[in-house]
Amino acid sequence: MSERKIGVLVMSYGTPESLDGIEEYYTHIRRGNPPTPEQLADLSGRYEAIVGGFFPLRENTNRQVAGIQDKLDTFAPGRYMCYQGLKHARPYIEDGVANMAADGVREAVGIVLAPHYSIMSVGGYVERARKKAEELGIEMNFVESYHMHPKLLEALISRVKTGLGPFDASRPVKVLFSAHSLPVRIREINDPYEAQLLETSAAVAEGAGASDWSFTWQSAGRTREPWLGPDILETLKEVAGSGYTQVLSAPIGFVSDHLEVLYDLDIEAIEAARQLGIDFARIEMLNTDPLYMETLAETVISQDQWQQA
Ligand code: FEC
Repeated sequence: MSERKIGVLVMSYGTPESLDGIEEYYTHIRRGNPPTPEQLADLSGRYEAIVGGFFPLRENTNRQVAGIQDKLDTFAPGRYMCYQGLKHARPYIEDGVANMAADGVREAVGIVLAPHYSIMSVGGYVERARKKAEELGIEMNFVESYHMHPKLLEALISRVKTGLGPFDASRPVKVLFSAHSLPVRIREINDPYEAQLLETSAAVAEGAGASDWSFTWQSAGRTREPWLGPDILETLKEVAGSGYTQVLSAPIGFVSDHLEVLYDLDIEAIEAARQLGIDFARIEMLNTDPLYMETLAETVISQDQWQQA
């Protein structure tokens, strides 16, 4: 085995560092177009509503990167060095690649803290990392998705089973799997995102013995173009209309506690459910679940083509 370490670029969405940083962050998400004062106030209000403006995604991403490093050190001591690269906040994806180059890394694997591939999500991360890596002479392989990794499924199945436990067994529970919506135009390019999400949902439902489930979207962007639906707020109305009074939310498209879960589900969807007379609970997020950390470490190692070098 060569002395040189294999770099591991762990990529995640990124979150502002403080309430003052929300405008810069939002401008970056909007590809350099600053939000209007109303849009900024709306987003700031959502961050303020989750634990008084605390930004849990940063801490969770830091812990996840440390967790992957730990597993990699266990599986292959001394071979891998993890770097963080964020899509919309510092250290940006390009900073992560530059940090690898500064440490003399010449070969690296890139992985995103999101299990399902879309050209508009993971594809965007990969494109930016690849461009910077080419510029700096780093050879990189990328993990595109790991949505059916047995350990990921095992972690999610156990969460759904635990989540179903406290419900009243005499009334049916609808399990609602969900993920971040994307513009409807992804359907025109045969994007695998929807099929992969349905595949994960079906496998988790089967493993948990939850036959009464559906998939729904959440957190659609506030733009004029149509986004994939139905949104969870609509789905809750349909579910209530069909007579359900118990819902377990399983946001399998996300892996951390962050705004889209802590606000869109834990505040907005819970309130909508309450008005509809539905008892609403959510599965715990994966965060640093050891099975998730092993999923990531094993998937990284499977993309390490330099193992025999
Ligand atoms: O906790 C936090 O601070 C960050 C939470 C957060 C996560 C996240 C994940 C995904 N997004 C995806 C797609 C889009 C597209 C747009 C878009 C816009 C936003 C805005 C905020 C935001 N996203 Fe996000 N996303 C998170 C937060 N997202 C805030 C801007 C305001 C708003 O619309 O609510 C539209 C961009 C545009 O204007 O063109 C598209 C996808 C994921 C899941 C995969 C991943 O993590 O990368 C897909 C976490």
